Amino acid sequence: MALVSALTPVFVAVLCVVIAFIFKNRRAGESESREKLSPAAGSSSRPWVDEDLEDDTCVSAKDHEDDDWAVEETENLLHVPYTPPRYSVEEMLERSQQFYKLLNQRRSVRFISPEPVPREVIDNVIWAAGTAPSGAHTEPWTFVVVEDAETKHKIREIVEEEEEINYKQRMGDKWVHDLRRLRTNWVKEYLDTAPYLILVFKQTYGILPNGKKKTHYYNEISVSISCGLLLAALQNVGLVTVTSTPLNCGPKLRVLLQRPANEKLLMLLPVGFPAPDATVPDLSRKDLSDIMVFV
Ligand code: IYR
Repeated sequence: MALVSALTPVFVAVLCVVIAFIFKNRRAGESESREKLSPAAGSSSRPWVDEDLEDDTCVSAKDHEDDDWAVEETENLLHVPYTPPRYSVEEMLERSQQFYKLLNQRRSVRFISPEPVPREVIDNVIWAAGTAPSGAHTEPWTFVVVEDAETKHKIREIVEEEEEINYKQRMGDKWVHDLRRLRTNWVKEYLDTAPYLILVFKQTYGILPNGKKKTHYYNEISVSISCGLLLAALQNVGLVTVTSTPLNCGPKLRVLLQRPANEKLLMLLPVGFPAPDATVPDLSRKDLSDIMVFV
């Protein structure tokens, strides 16, 4: 008995240490998962991550049972025969070579001529972009085509103001150094000169006729694929662009263009013919053996 009472303070001390240890570990785990949920919260080490572009891809109706998300009725969708064109081996070889040749001529061009581009061509390249596959066929994209000179100039002012901060402060020395050879900077003359600016927004969710939210699965990758098709469609008609993702400009541009809150700017593409004196960096592409692994 005497031994037990002599050991009691020791037990209490050990117990306190164990409880303190468990508590500390739990706190550390919580803040780690908070950071996983919200990358922006821990973004101080990655200042170039655009907080507005935080990916809502995982947002599903299930996560939002308490608010105004809808669980949709599964409609009875008809499935129909599909018979796309079938080519001979020779034709396949020829077509694949020609298509590669066409796409291999694509370059990011920052010097764009003010020469007008037929509006119908723009309609057609957007039709092409809209053929991209999307999560559950939600087609979560909005392509805002800006032709109005005043709006283009306002876009330029917003982008240049933010990009100057990006280059001078947010991006960091390593990034600025890595970009030096591409001779990019925060002055974006093409935002005034290009006959069209196409601003591609991803819809992080949709709105159903009853006002409830509709889940847009994989919206970011879906819209990214549509951007790829858009680039190919532009190349196919001899137009040029540069894939610009102006960091931290999304919210201001969204408001300027009067787009709703569920839309986030993914990419800004100035579109037109190349300026007669346009130059591009003399880059080469990786060899097939460097990009393909055959198993
Ligand atoms: N968005 C900036 C910076 C930029 C970043 C990368 I990565 C590039 O390959 C090129 C530019 C700009 O458009 O200047």
